Amino acid sequence: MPFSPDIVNLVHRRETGKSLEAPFYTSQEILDLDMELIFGRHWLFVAVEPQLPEPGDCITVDIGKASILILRGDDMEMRAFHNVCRHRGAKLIDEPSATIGNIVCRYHGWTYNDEGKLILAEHMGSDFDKNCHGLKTVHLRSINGLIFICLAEIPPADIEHLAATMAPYLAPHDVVNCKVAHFSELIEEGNWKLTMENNRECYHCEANHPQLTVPLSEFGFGFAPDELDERRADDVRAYEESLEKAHTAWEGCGLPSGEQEYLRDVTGFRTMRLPLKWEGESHTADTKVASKKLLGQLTDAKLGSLSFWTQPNSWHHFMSDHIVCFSVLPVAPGRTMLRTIWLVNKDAVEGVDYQLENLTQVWTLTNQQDAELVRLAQMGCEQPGYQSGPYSQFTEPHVEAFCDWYISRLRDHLTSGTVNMA
Ligand code: 3BY
Ligand code: FES
Ligand code: FE
Repeated sequence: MPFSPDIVNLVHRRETGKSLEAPFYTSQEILDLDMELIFGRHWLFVAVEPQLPEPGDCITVDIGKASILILRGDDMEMRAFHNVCRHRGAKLIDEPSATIGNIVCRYHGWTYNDEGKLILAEHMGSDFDKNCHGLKTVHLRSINGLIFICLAEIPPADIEHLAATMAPYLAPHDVVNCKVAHFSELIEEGNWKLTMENNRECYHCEANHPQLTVPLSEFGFGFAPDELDERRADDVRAYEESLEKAHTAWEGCGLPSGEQEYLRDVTGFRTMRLPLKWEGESHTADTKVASKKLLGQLTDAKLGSLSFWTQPNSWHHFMSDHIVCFSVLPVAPGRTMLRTIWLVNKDAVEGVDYQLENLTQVWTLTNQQDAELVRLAQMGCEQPGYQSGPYSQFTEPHVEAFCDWYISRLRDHLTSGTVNMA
């Protein structure tokens, strides 16, 4: 797709430390660029293995105009395909999830096996080569049960670094032995980058998330040096000490907890285990675990929250009793799909070991509040009075890291000559 010199100029003149210029949030042309260069060429978090636990289970995910089919085969391997028939292009699976044998196109019955090979195509004649008409594959990588896909022909190789770094952090939470307790789709009335930027800071939390009493204590302490009166300085010191103590204790029982920050890598990510405010156990209204059956082999309810953030489109919180995963997918310049998945131990019984309302309350509310903030931000970006504004280096460093990653990725691709210019 050709992109105009105006767009290239906007990408190249982005000022570090400031929010992006308005067209990045409002223009269809830039969304097209995002779909091609960001969503088309990077690893995207789209699902979790417990969404397709059995052979024949499949789900579909829309990445812009592409519908991707993820199927678990009889050999238990998961594979991803473009959800398009190789005959005359009908969409194959039109539901968000299904359980199937082979993949049968309902139009003329072309049938593909679980490896995407065309195994039946009637009336095509004896010289028709079925081998040349298999489904188009998409790269898929499960990282301890978190499913990432990449639409590029050659996906970024540094997913290996992410996988190796994250494995010891994620393993104790045993995603593959979880079940989906709840799944939600929320359309936010804003550009996908506003959703991501909002996620990368907690500057807004105190005023906007009254129920978010538990998580992410680190964000509460983004004071600038001249704001640190004695009381606040004492609080910060006490917090830092308690953090160090918690990390030592957790690492002692085999739970890696220290920060790993690679937000500017091609497959950028960050992780850290943090204690919860008020000695809390989980992201619930009363700060106690929502599910009595802890995850994997965990025995201690109070493990804080292991957070995992990825570029360009996800964040996750892993507690002792449940996991919440968020996947962001652009729909239009001013519309974004936020998919949220709540996971509990597969042996936990709803109504006995956990109450769904208690499990989902905090993040359902938080998502709604964040959606409202994103809506306001979008409305501002669309006004003539909008101008790029400064990020706080104390509370918004990861917003800058996101924008810097985004702009760097665009610049790399635009200068490597792999994109057509108008
Ligand atoms: O926790 C999150 O995922 C983001 C950052 C803090 C508030 N917000 C909902
Ligand atoms: Fe699928 Fe014809 S379009 S069989
Ligand atoms: Fe928020």
